[in-house]
Amino acid sequence: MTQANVKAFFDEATFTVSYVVSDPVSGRAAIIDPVLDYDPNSGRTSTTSADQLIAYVNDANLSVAWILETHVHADHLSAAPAIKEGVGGQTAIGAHVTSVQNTFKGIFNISDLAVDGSQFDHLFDDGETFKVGNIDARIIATPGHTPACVTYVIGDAAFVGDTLFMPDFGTARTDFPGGSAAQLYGSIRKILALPGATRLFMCHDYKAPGREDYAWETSVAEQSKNNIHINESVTEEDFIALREGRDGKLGMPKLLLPAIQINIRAGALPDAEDNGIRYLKIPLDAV
Ligand SMILES: N[C@@H](CCC(=O)N[C@@H](CS)C(=O)NCC(=O)O)C(=O)O
Ligand SMILES: [Fe+2]
Repeated sequence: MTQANVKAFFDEATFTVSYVVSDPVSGRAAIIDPVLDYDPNSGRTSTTSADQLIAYVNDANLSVAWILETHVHADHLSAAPAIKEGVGGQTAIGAHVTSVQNTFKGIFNISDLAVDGSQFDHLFDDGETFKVGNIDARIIATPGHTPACVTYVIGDAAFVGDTLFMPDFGTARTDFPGGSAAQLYGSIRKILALPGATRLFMCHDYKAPGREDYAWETSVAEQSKNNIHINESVTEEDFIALREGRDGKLGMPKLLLPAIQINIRAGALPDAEDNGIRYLKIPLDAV
């Protein structure tokens, strides 16, 4: 089986890892979780991070088939529109994005928001298959962190989004709307049922206490053996108790409110008002 080339880009401002995954034979590629730079103090956006992905795609002569989101991110804005404009590709996310849109349409009071996922070019169902060039790819629905979380298995590489973090850090929080520690446990068990040599690529790394460098690649075998939250011997009950205990102590991500209202629209910024300026909304005392 041809192995996909995986090129990682780490955004230190949000601790997010974006990927360009490509078939070395055909040059077809998928971009996963691209980041739009956003400075909350000034309200300025920029495409510095996305431009690095675009430059890599152009230098390597790749053609982009897919722009994939592992979930509706709560900690960074998606750069899917900038990527699509720069190098093309079909945007896609898990089909349960509709439930996330329903929840946040109310909170942000966006009356004209379509809640059918139509802002994305494609919605993936659990088990659906697709191709990146000649490499077979498939979707595993992995809810728990959010209802719409999916894992993209592309050849021998799996992009797990925020289900697992590196073994020494653990797993994702489950306290966002529609999150569930029990569901996350089941989702992680599905990932860990993949062959042991499967390469696993994380969506975030915050370093773990005592670790010097950021890291984002591990394997199924390594996670099963060493993940501090969910190795082979941890029961569902233990996991739920541990996860819910930790979630109670976490602050909200810095970019939660800007990120969600953009990402439920597939990364599209709100239309400009009659003075030519775009505005985000901040709901007070609602989240
Ligand atoms: N300090 C980060 C926190 C981000 C955060 O909450 N990350 C989520 C993923 S979106 C998570 O699951 N964290 C797991 C944990 O801290 O246990 C920020 O402000 O962006
Ligand atoms: Fe997340």
